[in-house]
Amino acid sequence: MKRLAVILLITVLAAGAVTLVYENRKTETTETTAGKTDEPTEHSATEHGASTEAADDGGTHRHMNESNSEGDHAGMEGMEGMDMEEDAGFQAVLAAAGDGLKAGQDSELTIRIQDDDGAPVTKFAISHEKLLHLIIVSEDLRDFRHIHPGYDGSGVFRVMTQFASGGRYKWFADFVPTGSSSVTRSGWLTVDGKPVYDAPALQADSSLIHQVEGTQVELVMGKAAAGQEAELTFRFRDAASGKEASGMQNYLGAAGHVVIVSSDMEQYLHVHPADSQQTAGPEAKFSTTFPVDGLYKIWGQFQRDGRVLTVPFVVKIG
Ligand SMILES: [Cu+2]
Repeated sequence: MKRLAVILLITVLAAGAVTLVYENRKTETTETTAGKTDEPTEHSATEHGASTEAADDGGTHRHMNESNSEGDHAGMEGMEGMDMEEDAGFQAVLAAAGDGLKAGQDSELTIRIQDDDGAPVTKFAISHEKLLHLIIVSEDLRDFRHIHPGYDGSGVFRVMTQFASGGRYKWFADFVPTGSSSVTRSGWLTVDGKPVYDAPALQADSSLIHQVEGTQVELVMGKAAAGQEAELTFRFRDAASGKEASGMQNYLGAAGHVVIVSSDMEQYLHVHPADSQQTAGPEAKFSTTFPVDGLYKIWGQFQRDGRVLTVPFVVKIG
């Protein structure tokens, strides 16, 4: 009897030791994955003498192209790959290096930020971990990129990118000159090469539940009319289990980023979580105001287990 008790005790102790080892190994794996991120390394921009005060820019960067002809710069012809927008105080001049932009080829874009005298703006505040956010969307709203040019100093930002198809693209640059509030400038660029001819006309999604890389993302939007505050709630579930998604992480210092462009590309909204203290989790809440009725394409960007998920939705307002 006593002998049996001793054997039993030894067995229990041995089982305990095995469990401990396993737990340690599991934690290690999770940590490694969390470190990896999709973002190209443009952090170098922050070391180039730009001031490092954080800019409080919760809510929405809004850009509406009032003076259409001005903004669109139909006069782009003859200045291949070059475009400029002038407005109160700041200009953004985007240009393509070399002999213009060609589909399927790496292209270098430079963006020069100038004040209204044309002098370079050299001091910027960091906004959502970056000095400049560059959003580029193809005219058919199929191709979307949110990239972060590196800062070279003297008001010049530079980034390499590649366009899959030819055609017209609209760019939006968000930045915060020191001492100023957040500024958005935009313009058009043309890429040489075969455009996508058969792009289906944009139409509102019949379902606002999409799946990206093993994560199901649902957009819950109350009834939104132009000019009224609209709540956008994104819910994340694990596509395999249907359970609330684990591993959601902040992306660029926020629970997520939402970029909204109207179907005529006149309206641009870059929206951050309503509560800037909100951290990533199975749900992320945003609020914004759609300026006019119509169709809008929404790109939600979130991070899960080190991977940036970009989820597009098309909604009809009004
Ligand atoms: Cu950005």
